[in-house]
Amino acid sequence: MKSKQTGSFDKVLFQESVKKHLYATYATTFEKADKHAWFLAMGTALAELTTCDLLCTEHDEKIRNAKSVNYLSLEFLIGRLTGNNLISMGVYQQVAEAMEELGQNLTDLLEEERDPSLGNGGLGRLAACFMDSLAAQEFPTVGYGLHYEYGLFKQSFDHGHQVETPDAWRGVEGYPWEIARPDLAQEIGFYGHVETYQENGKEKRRWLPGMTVKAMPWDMPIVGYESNTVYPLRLWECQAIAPFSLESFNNGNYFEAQHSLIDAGNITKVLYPNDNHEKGKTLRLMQQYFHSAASIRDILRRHEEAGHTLASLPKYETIQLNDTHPTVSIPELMRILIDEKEMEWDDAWAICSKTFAYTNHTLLPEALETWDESLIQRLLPRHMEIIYQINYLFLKEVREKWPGDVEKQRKLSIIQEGFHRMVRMANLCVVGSYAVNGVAAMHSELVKQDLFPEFNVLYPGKLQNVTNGITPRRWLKFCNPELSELISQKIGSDWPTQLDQLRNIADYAEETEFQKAFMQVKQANKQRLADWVEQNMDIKLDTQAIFDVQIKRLHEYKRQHLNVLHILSMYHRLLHDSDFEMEPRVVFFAAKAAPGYYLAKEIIYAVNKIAEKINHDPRIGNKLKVVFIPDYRVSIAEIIIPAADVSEQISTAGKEASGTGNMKLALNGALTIGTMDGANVEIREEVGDDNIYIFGLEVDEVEQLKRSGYNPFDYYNSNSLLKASLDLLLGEEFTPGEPGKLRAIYDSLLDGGDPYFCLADFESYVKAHEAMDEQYKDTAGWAKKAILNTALVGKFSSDRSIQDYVNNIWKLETVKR
Ligand code: 26Q
Repeated sequence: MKSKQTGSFDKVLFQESVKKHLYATYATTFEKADKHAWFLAMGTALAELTTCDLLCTEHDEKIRNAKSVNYLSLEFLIGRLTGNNLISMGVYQQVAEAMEELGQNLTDLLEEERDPSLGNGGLGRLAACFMDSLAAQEFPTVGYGLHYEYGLFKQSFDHGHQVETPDAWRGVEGYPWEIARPDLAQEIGFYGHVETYQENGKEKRRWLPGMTVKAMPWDMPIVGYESNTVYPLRLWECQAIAPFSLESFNNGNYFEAQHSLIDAGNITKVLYPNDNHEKGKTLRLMQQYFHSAASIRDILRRHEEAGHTLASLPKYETIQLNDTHPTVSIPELMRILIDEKEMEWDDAWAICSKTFAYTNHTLLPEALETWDESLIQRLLPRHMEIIYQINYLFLKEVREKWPGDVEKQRKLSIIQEGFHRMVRMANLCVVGSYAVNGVAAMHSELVKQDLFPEFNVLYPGKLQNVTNGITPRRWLKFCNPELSELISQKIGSDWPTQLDQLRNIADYAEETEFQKAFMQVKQANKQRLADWVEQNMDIKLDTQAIFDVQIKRLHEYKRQHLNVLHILSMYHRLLHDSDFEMEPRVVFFAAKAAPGYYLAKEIIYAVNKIAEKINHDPRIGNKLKVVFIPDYRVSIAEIIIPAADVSEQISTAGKEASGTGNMKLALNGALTIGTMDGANVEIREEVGDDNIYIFGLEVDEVEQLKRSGYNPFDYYNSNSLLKASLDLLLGEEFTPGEPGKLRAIYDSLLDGGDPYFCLADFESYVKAHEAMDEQYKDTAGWAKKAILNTALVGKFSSDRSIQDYVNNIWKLETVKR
């Protein structure tokens, strides 16, 4: 039963395997098994095939002797694996037939899989797309993450308010695509103290942890598209070491001992649900160190087992830090090299500073990680000493570059001085890495100019750009099979690995036949989404309407509330302006708010209340509907994205580092309405001004307005449509009997000073929407623009992002198996 080559898939053997797992693994019978049991048995049978390839890859001499990238991330938002893996393995059709013969429908079975939601949003999803591209292009890699027991919370609504419930993604039976690797388990220490001792006449330091836990790895297979290569995503689970405290156990303090067992399990119990916001919680720092320590040890183990010397580490391994979350890896590697491998500081630093590279994903000050020096001191006392020493040597460099400039030292120091001294993780990353990158051209420029200008002078060339990307396998081939088929009919089927080839469908953009076929696919995808909404939310939608979507985490800088103002303006005009005309429109939102983010939750509540009223208001008929799809996750994105006509990318200029949803939507033929922010700038470059709707202030205009004193009341008082729209939030229009329930948004936008310039951008936003509305009436013109969006965004394949990392940062070679 060979896994990849389509021709050698053995159907009978596969069916036998499924049946065996039904009985032997899931303890049910052919007759009694429900859909879920069938899914589990099928998944396990498939996973067995990839496990073989995973182990072969692991032991392949060519790979062991090649350079690998280790992608360290606290988040991998992989989404469901079964459907995607079937495509990568090239056996989708065969397995569908095999299951059909067993009386099972593959599409239904795929719906049984829970999403592993092991990430918050963009950063975690990017890590998943990168793993897919690394495997597809056969670059040796290991992804290192955490095996959270609960992923990102499940979201539901109670009278319009967000309610969070735990996400037990593995179910009671376990997840079929993961295998435990007890042979690779590690012990990880915390707390304790550092002691000095003598060895061979030399004074040495060593850390004696006060608490030790076990790191158990679970491997998930990352299957290379149509290749035999399977690389691991290795997720660490924290377990207590039993007997955890021999003494209290023997004393008969059984319950106390159990208690520490519970505590140890807590480290990877749950994913922190904050996106673009850090809170200095001890348990979060424990997660970070647990992740770093286990991963660094595993990397060194692989390196040494391959027979390489420590000095050659940078030749064989590079370690990419996905934001600052795994920064403590840097002092951890230093500690191991110096304290355990007995290296001199300079030799250890020579290795370390050529091994790490760091990706920055944000400029938002509230998202830049800093940790209490006292917390690190307590939890990781030896690491704190090493950080001091790194900083001491670094500040010496700063003094040499800018003699006598105390301000520069203060600004660049890894330690932020003050009453509470803090460790600045981004500074530690820049100092300890050989390359630093931003995630879109504009963002990387801002990293150089605003965030780290002095570092850019001190280390010329270290700060770089790698524009983000998305995997075309999941985000076109798998989620939009009909469009994929249409494209392949026209230009052949190499585009999933050569996305630039999509450019060839631009030739057909003005052909009536092709336009019709393209829009028919869009229509079918809109119908699929409308059916989902009707079944799950009991709202009936007009699929001829413009499907206008904003799907992303809820955050003020992303400005879902600007979208709300636009909805209110349409509602107001439909009711009060008899000359006003618009195409029917459905505005979709999907977004989770961090549980502690008050205004974000108020925005969700407002959308839900506004939807309730508008969707049932007979005065506007079917012209306008608002749908907030609950529990946004990868599997629902796969339904929404192919169905979108309009993609809302409306963040305040300078705030969204890149965005990747913008790429997915454009690839599936949605037209972007967006600001000059993040990767929107590059999408515009690719698709051309005619095929995108750009509005709003640009970065320097935002800065200028800030400097000259921004007053949102100026806009409120001078724009009557804006005033009327905002005022709708004050009364009881949407909250009958409870006036003022939506005023948190109103207050934040006026008395609160509108920190993200919604009111300043309102007028041009509404104009851009009017232009889109006008364009939608011209069916052929719209189709042409939609086709050109699909045709011209090949740049945003994550394969290209990975090639950029490989060529400019990692310097790896592919290894074909
Ligand atoms: C940090 C400390 C403590 C707890 C949580 C966090 C934390 C967690 C997640 C901080 C930030 C994040 C996530 C950030 C993120 O998703 N950033 C997005 O990254 C995308 C991929 O590069 C970009 O496209 C988005 O623009 C950026 O917002």
